[in-house]
Amino acid sequence: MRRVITYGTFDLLHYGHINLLRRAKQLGDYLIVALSTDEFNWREKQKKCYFTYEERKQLLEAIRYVDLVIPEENWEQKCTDVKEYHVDTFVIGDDWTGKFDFLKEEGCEVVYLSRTPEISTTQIKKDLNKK
Ligand code: C2G
Repeated sequence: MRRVITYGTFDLLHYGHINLLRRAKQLGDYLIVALSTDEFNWREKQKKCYFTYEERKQLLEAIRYVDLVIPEENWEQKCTDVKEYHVDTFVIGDDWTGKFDFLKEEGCEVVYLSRTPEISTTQIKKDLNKK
């Protein structure tokens, strides 16, 4: 069984996220999503999520492509996650191109997928504020 992992905040879940998750699942048989916790988001990405971790987890677990959701609590956990969950492929959007190539040293394939250009959580918030 080919195991794939991806990481992210996935706040205000939208079709750009779904496009990523669908293609990530196509790379294997089992997709793990490491979901950024509220604390990690604020401390490391200065992101204040609209939905809490538990609410974002519930949304992700309802997606047919997602098999398991685990917490992302720090930048460093990727190497241990790859080992602990026997991951074959790490995948993330190409806004991160090159940032996680070190995972290849763990024997993990690293794939950067194109982002869906016209949508983002930030843009959604801006558009809603205009109304
Ligand atoms: N994404 C996408 N298209 C968009 C928006 C997002 O393909 N229009 C992808 C991102 O590239 C990422 C995933 O959806 O692979 C989740 O996006 P975010 O929630 O913005 O994740 P991010 O804040 O980039 O967190 O350790 C890695 C980080 O946790 C990634």
